[in-house]
Amino acid sequence: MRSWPAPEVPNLPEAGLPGPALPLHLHDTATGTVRPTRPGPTARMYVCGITPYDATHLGHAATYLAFDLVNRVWRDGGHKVCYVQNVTDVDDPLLERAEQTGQDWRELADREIALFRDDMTALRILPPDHYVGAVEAIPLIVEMIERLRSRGAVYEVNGDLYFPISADPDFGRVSGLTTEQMLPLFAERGGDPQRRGKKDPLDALLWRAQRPGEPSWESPFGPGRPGWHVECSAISIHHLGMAFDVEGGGSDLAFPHHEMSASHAQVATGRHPHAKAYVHTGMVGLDGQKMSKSLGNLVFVSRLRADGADPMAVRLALLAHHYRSDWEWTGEDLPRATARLERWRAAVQLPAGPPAAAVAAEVRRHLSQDLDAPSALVTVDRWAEQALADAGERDPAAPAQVRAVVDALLGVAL
Ligand code: 5CA
Ligand code: ZN
Repeated sequence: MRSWPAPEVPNLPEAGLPGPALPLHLHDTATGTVRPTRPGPTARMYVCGITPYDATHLGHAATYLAFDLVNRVWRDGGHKVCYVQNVTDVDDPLLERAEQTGQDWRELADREIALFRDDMTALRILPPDHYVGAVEAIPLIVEMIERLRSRGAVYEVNGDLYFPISADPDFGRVSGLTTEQMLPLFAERGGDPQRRGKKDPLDALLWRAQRPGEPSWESPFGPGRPGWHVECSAISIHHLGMAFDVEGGGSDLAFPHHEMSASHAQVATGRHPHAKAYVHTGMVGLDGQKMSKSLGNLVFVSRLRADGADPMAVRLALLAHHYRSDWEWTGEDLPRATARLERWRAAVQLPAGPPAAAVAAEVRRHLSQDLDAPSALVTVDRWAEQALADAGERDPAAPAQVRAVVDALLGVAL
């Protein structure tokens, strides 16, 4: 599937800010600790993409922005990055929305994916190298189910195929939850613990046999459509192999989605782990609840843009919250970020400012420590304040260099 255009990323050493870039540390859900990522020359990252039945809201944007920072920090450290993202372009919520609104599910998906691309472009999020839809990945998914079947890790319930969690001795290692904690989350997040005929209530659907009125694709196990977890499992290992550096998404994906995807991959390949780190963003809320398509309490990026918000102010508003915290969007976020953006822009237009090397070093340090973007913003605030106060040492190269730091590492074009 077509991705979106890449923004330019300034090279900081070429801008006279050689570093050192520090190794990126991230919080890993599986161990519950902040650990260094240790990518090879090419860092490998998979981030779960949208289910395109509604426009991009600020929760989605915050999540993709967090992994955009991962991408930028790795690049600054001299790594190439192979970044893969999926689009769940066939699944229950999409089909249900299309049915309710009398639209063709493909047209609905295409329209929302186009809007998502525009939002990501406006927010200057680096595009994935492989942007892969579930529908186009069906051959990969079928192959993965075949691999699971050859390992005895598939059984049938009235024509539908299931994955027995008992096939993976490491099941539960991603989320660290107990069975009692898993069961309600599984029911809430697309699972079917009550279905009769399953060997374990937590076993996950791999292939849903064709139902009247639903789209389906041919396969060696009859016409049908893929389950959700096997989609991300198949796409990620096809493009990245096993033990890739980061698997990412919102905290609502830790269980069951990333747990199940990891189990499928581990059983299909006989290797462990699926990802070296499972990184989860906090939930963005509005009016006391998680912002979600099903609740309808959404602030859309496209709406803010249409109302005249500068996308760079939206980006700064999101960066002001730590990626792992749950937080609420309020009427204050955007005006505060707009004022900050104006101050920074005024400062980088001055003929000189305080030297930029310390700003680069501090922004690098904050981001390397589990993406502390809020502290990185304060570093730039202080520089801008001093620059505008016309105090202390002045360096004519500094404004352009700070502009390069803010662009390369924070993705904000001043
Ligand atoms: N297609 C699946 C992933 S394979 C899916 O979860 N799609 S989604 O459209 O519901 O969400 C897309 C991404 O945004 C996921 O990583 C999800 O965890 C994240 N997300 C959804 N709602 C919020 C929110 N309120 N705050 C932060 N992130 C969110
Ligand atoms: Zn996913």
